[in-house]
Amino acid sequence: MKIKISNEVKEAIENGKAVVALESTIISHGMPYPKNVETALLVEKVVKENGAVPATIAIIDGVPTVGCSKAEIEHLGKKGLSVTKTSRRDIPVVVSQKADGATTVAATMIFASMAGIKIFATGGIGGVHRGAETTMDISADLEELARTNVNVICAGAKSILDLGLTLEYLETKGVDVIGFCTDELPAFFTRKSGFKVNHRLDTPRDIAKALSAKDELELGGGTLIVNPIPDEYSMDADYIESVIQKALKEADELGVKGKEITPFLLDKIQKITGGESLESNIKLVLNNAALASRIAVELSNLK
Ligand code: PSU
Ligand code: MN
Repeated sequence: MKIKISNEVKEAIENGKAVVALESTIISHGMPYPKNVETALLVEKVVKENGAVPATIAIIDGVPTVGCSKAEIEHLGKKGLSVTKTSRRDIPVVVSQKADGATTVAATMIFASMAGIKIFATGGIGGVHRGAETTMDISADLEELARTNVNVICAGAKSILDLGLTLEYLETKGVDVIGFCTDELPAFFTRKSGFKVNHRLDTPRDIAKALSAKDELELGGGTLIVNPIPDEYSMDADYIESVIQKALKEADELGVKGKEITPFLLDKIQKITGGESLESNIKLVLNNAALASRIAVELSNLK
């Protein structure tokens, strides 16, 4: 089984240059068209401006592709929810049926790792859902962080999740949560959550050094690096909490479950806030892409 790596990404990996992996579920299921495509292309531009090579990852016609073309990104964005949201468990059927798959954080980590990419930027990861004590809804993203050596830069997680339980799960699995210039876990739309990160580091170089130490000791697994949304784009905490409550209530009434719940909640939040949350979402993704690129550059300098 082969994965396809674009020439630009292959050349960068072979020469030890900085590369940043990017996911595709955020394109198909995380934002509406055409903002999703615009954002995906803008994210690639920000990665380049910060000295790294972007590698958007998806499954195209059954081929795991590391370094999607502009046309492929456009295709995934237009197809939207009709593309299969592909996490670890979905990969074999999507590939063997020669289908398209938008890769979640978990599946993107898998292909990034196969390609030899260590740094991955996104908006928010999946985690332990509120009410998981009865639903057992815990994202496969957490398990992937435990087993696959790819380091994920995100803005924390949306409080559609139980952030406290998400941190406990990561602790159990031996996944470090490093705050970039913060002691507190950011909650995606807001800079604060009330929960402490495990370590705080204030420079991309210090983060790169920690990731490099993990590799030298062959500890394996990923690290979660959390980067708060820039102050000027952050949302009012009480307002966003009330919106999330409303979205959760509607999901519960409609009986939305399983892999549909996260996309359902993301869409509801965007609709209720009239697009304000979408703008914040875009800004924080760009902010994460810039930080990830700086870490990737430092990591390539350390080698
Ligand atoms: N959270 C967001 N935006 C997203 C996702 C999560 O704020 O786009 C996507 C990511 O691709 C993530 C996936 O990996 O949802 C998690 O889905 P689940 O909760 O079903 O594991
Ligand atoms: Mn789930």
